[in-house]
Amino acid sequence: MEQTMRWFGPNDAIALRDIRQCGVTGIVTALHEIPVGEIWTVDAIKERQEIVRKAGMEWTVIESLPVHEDIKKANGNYLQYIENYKISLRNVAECGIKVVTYNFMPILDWVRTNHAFENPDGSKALLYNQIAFNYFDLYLLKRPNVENDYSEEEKQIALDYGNQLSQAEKDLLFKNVLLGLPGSKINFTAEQILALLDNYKHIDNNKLRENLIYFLSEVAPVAEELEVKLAIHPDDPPFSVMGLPRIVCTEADLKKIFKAVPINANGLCYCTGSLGADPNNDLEKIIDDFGDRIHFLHLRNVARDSTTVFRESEHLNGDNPMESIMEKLILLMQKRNLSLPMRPDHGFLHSIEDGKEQYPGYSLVGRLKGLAELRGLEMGISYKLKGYAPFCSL
Ligand code: CS2
Ligand code: MN
Repeated sequence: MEQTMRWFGPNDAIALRDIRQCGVTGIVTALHEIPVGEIWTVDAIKERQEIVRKAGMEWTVIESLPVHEDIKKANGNYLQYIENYKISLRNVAECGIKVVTYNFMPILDWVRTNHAFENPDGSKALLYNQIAFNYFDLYLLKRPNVENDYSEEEKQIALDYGNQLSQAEKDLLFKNVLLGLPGSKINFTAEQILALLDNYKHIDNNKLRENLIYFLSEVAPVAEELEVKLAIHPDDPPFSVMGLPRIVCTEADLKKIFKAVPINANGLCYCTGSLGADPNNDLEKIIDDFGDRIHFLHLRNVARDSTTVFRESEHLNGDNPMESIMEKLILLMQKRNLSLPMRPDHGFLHSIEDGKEQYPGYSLVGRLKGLAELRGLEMGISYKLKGYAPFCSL
């Protein structure tokens, strides 16, 4: 696997040199400063590429080339934005970058209710609590008609939960849920989010899927011709939030997407953390069924503490069977005769970095720990598969 880490560009408090020293060869980044929908020029890509090269690495994966909201809603200037996307893909290809990650989640990227859940050892993790989320949705955001989305029992449980929170805790919950996009520290306000949600009131899963398929039927052939791989990131969490449609949550969802546009460039960012938050997703089967479409790996783990809570756990310790996933991925790479780029996705916030500037989930030490563990696991399993293990009964 190619060892990669995400870097949020020159504004990232974590320096490329420090990432390089983690044993990373590939950088995953984006031109975050370019407004969503605008064309990425060759000059702008090359300039960033140079910065990465000077630090001794290559920019191997784009994450993300974001999809404009108009494309998701198929309204406004969406046709223009699709054309812009194609031009950006051509420019990316001209610069030699081969993998482009994106997502199709309306409005928000990942959502967590707690960005600093304290592990027993004092390190901090990202956590999603459905009851806390319901409280936010029902009693803090109070979106129109929200009451229709919850049973009386759910409302009462959420209210009881919220009644135990101090005002500061309520404010923090609100802020956590509405954190803007990765690479940004801007929070949505209630007014902004309510206006954005209103735009989706007539868009259900089928309509959103139709819009994704239209987008893919336009851009995937271009990517294929350019030998660029598109890698859709699964929805995180893999279920609806705030009544929004969600269409990249399950194996069945993936099947529909790949079948509708049967081009290899129409591929997947295999994120074990996002997919693994749903206990019904069989992560190994997803590799078996869609192995050829996997172009990028986000390997992290989740612990599903109850039916309503999941938290990000140590990379090798959680509900995702990381050993068997790794073995399957190694066999997949052998079969396809390539090395897939992999990043540890998120990591814990260790005390040594607590209080320092960073994006939630993206401190250096936690990600380094995850990356190093995964690297060791890959080496060990490869060794076993080659049959060199002389003294253990593997
Ligand atoms: C990432 C996603 O930070 C993360 O969790 O895995 O935000 C991912 O970058 C986007 O969804 C891809 O478009
Ligand atoms: Mn991910």
